[in-house]
Amino acid sequence: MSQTLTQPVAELALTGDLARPARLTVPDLLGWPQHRVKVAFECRTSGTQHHRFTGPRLYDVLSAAGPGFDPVRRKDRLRFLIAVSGTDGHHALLSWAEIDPDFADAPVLLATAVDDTPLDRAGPQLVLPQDRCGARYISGIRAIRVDGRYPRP
Ligand SMILES: Nc1nc2c(c(=O)[nH]1)N[C@H]1C(S)=C(S)[C@@H](COP(=O)(O)O)O[C@H]1N2
Ligand SMILES: [Mo]
Repeated sequence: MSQTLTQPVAELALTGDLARPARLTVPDLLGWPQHRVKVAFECRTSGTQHHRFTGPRLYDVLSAAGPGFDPVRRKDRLRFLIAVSGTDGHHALLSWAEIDPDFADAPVLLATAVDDTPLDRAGPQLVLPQDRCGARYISGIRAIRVDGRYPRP
């Protein structure tokens, strides 16, 4: 977790049903394999946006934190949700199965840079190349909660 007085670096809290909860900065996220993607998404207010993003897969970062399901029972993962929130309170939910390679395998990234601008100070941004709408591209991520406590109704 790097932080200097001259350049404040945003921190993201990774919490929930995890063996290894963590506080992560963009420099920390550079420790995972980086993927590049060019995306277009539509915004209801500002029209179509085009961006290039770089960052680790959300799946790789969350897997390293040790989500509390039985790894050999694929069915056990189906009750897990992922809640992502930005500094301004904007938030969205993903399901674990949405990003799991055994299920929908969506190539969701936790961007460390947008259009070659590092996100160290702003905080990482969620990138969902499969989304037509831009609303889940949450910027300035401050918290991600992995929650598996959904009992049968
Ligand atoms: N933190 C945060 N992220 C956000 C939003 C927001 O209100 N707060 N709006 C979303 C919406 S609705 C869109 S369309 C895109 C807009 O991305 P842009 O600012 O690059 O056009 O950001 C998304 N990410
Ligand atoms: Mo939007």
